[in-house]
Amino acid sequence: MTGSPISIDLVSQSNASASEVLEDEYAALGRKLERRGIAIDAIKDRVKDFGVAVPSWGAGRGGTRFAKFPLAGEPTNIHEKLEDCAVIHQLGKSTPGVSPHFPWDCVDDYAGLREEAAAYDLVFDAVNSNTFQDQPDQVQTYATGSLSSTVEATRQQAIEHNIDCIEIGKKIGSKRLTVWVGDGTNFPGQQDLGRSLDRYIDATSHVYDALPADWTMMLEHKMFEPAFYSSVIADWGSSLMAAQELGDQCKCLVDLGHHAPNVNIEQIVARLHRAGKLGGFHFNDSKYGDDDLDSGSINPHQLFLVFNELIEAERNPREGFDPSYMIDQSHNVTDPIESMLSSAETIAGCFARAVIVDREALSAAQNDNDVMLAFRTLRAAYDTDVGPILAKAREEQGGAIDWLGVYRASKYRERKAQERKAVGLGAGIV
Ligand code: AFD
Ligand code: MN
Ligand code: MN
Repeated sequence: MTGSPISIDLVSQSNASASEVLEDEYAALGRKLERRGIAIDAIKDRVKDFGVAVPSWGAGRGGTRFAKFPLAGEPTNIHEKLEDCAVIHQLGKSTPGVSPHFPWDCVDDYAGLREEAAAYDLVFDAVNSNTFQDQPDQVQTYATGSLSSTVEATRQQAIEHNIDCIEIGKKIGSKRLTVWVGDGTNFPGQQDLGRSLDRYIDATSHVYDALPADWTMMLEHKMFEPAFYSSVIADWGSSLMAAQELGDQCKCLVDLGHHAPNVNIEQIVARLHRAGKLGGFHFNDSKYGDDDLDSGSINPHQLFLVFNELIEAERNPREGFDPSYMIDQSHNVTDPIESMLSSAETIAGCFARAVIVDREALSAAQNDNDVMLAFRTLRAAYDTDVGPILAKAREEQGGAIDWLGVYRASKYRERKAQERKAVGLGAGIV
């Protein structure tokens, strides 16, 4: 095992040939920002401190309900997934955390797994439980619900699984549990809409009681799928209601793809922050539903507007502000390493653009009701090409200026195709 799966020489050779152009572009952007009263190096330092976790499940090819087309050399266990996550972090330098999913990532030796990650310069972020699928050795089925099930033994099994995830999380250094349930109904009348939320909150309170004092539990809402008539935690309202009843250590997680089309997600972010309940994000993009497309690939402006609210929240922390940032994507037609590098760069880029918004000018224009000036102030930041800042931050931390060129030149995936066992066909995860 090595902390650097990609040859360090390859990275430095590539950086050497790209650095002259980068210096020129960075200097030009620096002059432009200076005229706006912004020190480019300070923005670069903010970018260096910015991190977004990658999901262990995103390292493999996803699939649709119809098919999965495997990629030769994709990972089939958590050890191989960690190695791929190490490549992403080595080249991009903005993804130090890995968010694991249980039981998909179960191993016998969690202390060993934590060391394995540390040797790659990685840490474990939020642990994700899974009560939306039945496992081979499982006694109760989740076919008609888990934490909200009408069957007490099923609720109990779901509670115990979530507590097991907390126990695993303690061993691997995590401090957060993300709970997403597929519970819901497909037919009007199938369940009582009020009582199923009562059962969910009651069962989840037993998970909450098992949280260590310095842990946060994050509830992830999702409008529909797998249930197509109603979902128990369908929206931020249900999520907030549950989080407020459960207690201070319970917050809401916003997955960008889990809303109806055209919903104003940045306003949801502002509302949750106001309530002190903004726990974290699953970044991805969507055109129609929970598409799990690469972050910013469809609507980068929305992602920027979300970060604009996050920077406002940071400046006005209210009940505390410490959200965790994660990617949650399904890569069906690309190499997942390339998609996550591209997504992480897009996410960090939206963060950087939000940081350079002239906040004084914006709030002055808002107070004066100068609509056009407020809009143009925001747009000036969005229109700024922050690429040189991101590239310089990567270079200074030992990452790759041209991560795509280096990754492809390394022939990493081709090598893994020789070493790793082939993945079967079959449906992917949704
Ligand atoms: C779901 C949710 C949730 C879950 C994942 C599993 O977004 O984050 O962990 O997909 O596939 O849609
Ligand atoms: Mn998600
Ligand atoms: Mn999803």
